[in-house]
Amino acid sequence: MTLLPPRLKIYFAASIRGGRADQEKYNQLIHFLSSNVEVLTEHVGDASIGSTGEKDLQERDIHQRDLKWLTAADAVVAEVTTPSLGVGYELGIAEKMNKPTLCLYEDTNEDRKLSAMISGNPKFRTFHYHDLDQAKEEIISFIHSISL
Ligand code: 6K6
Repeated sequence: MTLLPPRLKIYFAASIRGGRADQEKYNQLIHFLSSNVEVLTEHVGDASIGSTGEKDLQERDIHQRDLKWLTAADAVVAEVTTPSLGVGYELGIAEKMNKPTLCLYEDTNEDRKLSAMISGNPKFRTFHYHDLDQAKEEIISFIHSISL
């Protein structure tokens, strides 16, 4: 019997209360990631979670559970186009835990820019994309870089 190598565990972070305008994009990225790795936070792409978040968990439990998953993760992929306090908080913790981190940001013509605290952080791999296929290619390259 051959043992399969353990699947990489990815913590996918994206806006919930910061706004759900990009939820369908999160869903597609999570779906894509899931065919290659284990995504610990699939609920982030769930269309049934609105900007108020999950209804059947206490806030303290959500915080505790998410920190446990972040600790267990091999790496973090964050979709950072919609600014989110929670994602910024998770990224700060990921940095302190030395988790390899990819931040994906969709360049639009709108007058909004990514925080310099993310784009200026040399510990994060930040990638600007115009369509989801570019984001997916970057994800594959990121996963290869941490699987070496
Ligand atoms: C609690 C009660 C009602 O709604 C909630 C919030 N629900 C959440 N469920 C799961 N993960 C959450 C929740 N709120 C924040 N997070 C984590 O923070 C996720 O992992 C996201 O990456 C990030 C989103 O932060 P906000 O500030 O945009 O909500």
